[in-house]
Amino acid sequence: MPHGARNDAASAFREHFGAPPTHVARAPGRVNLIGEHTDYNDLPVLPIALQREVRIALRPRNDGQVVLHTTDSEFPTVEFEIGPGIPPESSGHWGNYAKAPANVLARRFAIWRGFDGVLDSDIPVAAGLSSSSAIVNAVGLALAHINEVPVEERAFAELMAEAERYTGTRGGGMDQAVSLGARAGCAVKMTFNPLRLQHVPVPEDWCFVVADTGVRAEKSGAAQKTYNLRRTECEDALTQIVDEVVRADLARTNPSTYPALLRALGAEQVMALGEQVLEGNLLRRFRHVVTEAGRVEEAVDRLRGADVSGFGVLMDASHGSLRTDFLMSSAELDELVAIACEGGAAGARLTGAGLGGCIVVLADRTTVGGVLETLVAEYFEPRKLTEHIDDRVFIAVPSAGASFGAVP
Ligand code: NG1
Repeated sequence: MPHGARNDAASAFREHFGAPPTHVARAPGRVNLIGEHTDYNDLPVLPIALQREVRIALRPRNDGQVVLHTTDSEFPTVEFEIGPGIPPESSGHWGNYAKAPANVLARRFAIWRGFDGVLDSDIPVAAGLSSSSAIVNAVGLALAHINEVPVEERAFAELMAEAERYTGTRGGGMDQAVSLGARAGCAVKMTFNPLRLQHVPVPEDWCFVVADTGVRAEKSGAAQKTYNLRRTECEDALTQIVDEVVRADLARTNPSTYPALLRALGAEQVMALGEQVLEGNLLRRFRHVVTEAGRVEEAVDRLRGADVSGFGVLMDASHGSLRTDFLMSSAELDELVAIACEGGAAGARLTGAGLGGCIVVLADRTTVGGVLETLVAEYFEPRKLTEHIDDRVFIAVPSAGASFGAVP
């Protein structure tokens, strides 16, 4: 909610409820460095948590109501009763991200206690930076703590991923997990089913720049449909490949997931099989997913080896694949990527689901100034998008995950 009238959550809480808050729940947004549309295929990703976050100043209630105001007039107050069948707001309404964790927690645990709260956020909205999962996590953490539900990190992250599907997006598990489990100074190599987090330090002189096209990537309506369609296409491609593996007796066991398939046959044979069995869109989606998984593994090696140009090459390849095979780029995203590279970046790519939102750019301390200047001069100034420019272009600081605590 960076463009509205922002206030501090704690002082807004006093104004709304006439008393100070007792607790604060906070959860950061994220920028995904590489590994796009792989999480829901159980393939790896490599995001960092951002210094930008959702904060909720709150006070537990003695009943099951949640009353949540925001500091941004664009996002109206939501109020609901905790339970396993909470009626959703209209599609795309921000309140569904607050209801989602209440709904899933009430299905799983005997929670009964709600809270009065004020939510404040400086994560750009509908920009592919997971402002939505940050809300899910912050509300989820608040409800879990005040109801004394056990919060084991990985199980909770999986639960929050399940929770967010309440909003109608068949999303993967990356956003909730990085927002909960990231460490300051590190990227997170994440694998799924079961969820595993490996923390990889980001070299001190690397700078990841986030730049927002200004085109909202709304996770409702058409964009949600396209996202869900991509997931179905990936599933259909996998089913056809697995059928062929079984028919031709290509593996000792029947690999029914992407990781199992890659383990059984290796990436080269998997791709060759794809070319033989699939065609059209399914082949393109399959090729993106399989090659992107390989790029994540390589990117982790480049990160560990502090090989900035090697990492950049992988980012460029990821963008190309998302543009031509996965069809999730846009004219604005392509333009921003080209400008970043012209400005001296080591690499750049769209980040998040795509079809609008942000790109992520890799530079180092010596090149980042030129990259930022070029982005502003060639993308933001000509479009008169210079108001709130610090929300539109900024350096991502690899930050720590969510927390819940008492107000001192
Ligand atoms: P965005 O739309 O950027 O928050 C979505 C999914 C992720 C992942 C990426 C694409 C949700 C909550 N998030 O992220 O799980 O699939 O797209 O890599 O659905």
